[in-house]
Amino acid sequence: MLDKQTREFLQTKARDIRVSTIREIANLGKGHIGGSMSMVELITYLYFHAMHVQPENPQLTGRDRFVCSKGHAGPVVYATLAEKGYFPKEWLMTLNVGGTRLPSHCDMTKTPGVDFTTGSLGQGASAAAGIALGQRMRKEHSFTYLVIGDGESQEGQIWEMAAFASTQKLGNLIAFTDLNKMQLDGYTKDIVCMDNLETRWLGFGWHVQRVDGHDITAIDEAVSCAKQVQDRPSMILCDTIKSKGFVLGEGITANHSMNFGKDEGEKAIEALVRGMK
Ligand SMILES: Cc1ncc(C[n+]2csc(CCOP(=O)(O)OP(=O)(O)O)c2C)c(N)n1
Ligand SMILES: [Mg+2]
Repeated sequence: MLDKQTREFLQTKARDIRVSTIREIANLGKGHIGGSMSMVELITYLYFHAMHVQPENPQLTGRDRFVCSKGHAGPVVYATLAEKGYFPKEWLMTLNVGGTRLPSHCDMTKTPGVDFTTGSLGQGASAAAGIALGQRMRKEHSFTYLVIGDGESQEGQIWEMAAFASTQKLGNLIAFTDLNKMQLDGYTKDIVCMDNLETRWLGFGWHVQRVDGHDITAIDEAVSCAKQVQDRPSMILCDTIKSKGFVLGEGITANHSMNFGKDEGEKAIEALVRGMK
């Protein structure tokens, strides 16, 4: 159970990461805001509470690993890594410009702290299972944390990984679905319905929980529980809101990748901060 001080610390970090993400995209003028904002609490919790990592030594032996398989959420990954101290925050203003170390989608060859290159949906999930297997073969007591999208869950590769990971009894693989009910251009239910995800993951032999993905305490309880389950991989389904906290994107379907400039970004940040007071 998180104590009050830790919870408030994490909530403040989450707000700071939301602000950086908006500013980073506004500076470029366009970017994947929706699926970045929906996973802010989750990634904040992982990097600022759960994961054993050292920003000054991104390749630390025996570290926990993080794979954002929905690689288009690069902006929130970078805002988090910068907040954690992997690289200077000024780098955020180079998002996806020529020669940058922060391309729109996560790239392990460019960005300190990125554990796997993602962007082609489904592939990061398979890589995460392989990484978790490698950790176990090396007898490390470390975990691999994986985030997939609900639209991404339509990929056949996700379910090949699901079967492999349970066969291998990868108890050190803890996955999250960012269940924001939307994909690139609409509601998931209207495109390829992904209802009953609990039953589906259970059927593939996983330990399954479902939480409010914007409630850091609930995420903490679910992760603590998942860590106790050693004979199966874990899926934590996180109910989230696409574009959560970004006033121009919340509640509309065209919020996957949006165009907005610095003035609109600063107004949205004002609204976000006002709403949290
Ligand atoms: C294999 C593959 N097919 C299509 C795309 C294009 N694409 C990028 S994001 C996206 C929608 C993903 O939806 P979801 O997983 O729900 O992400 P989120 O809502 O969290 O942004 C699509 C179709 C891709 N990157 N990779
Ligand atoms: Mg989605």
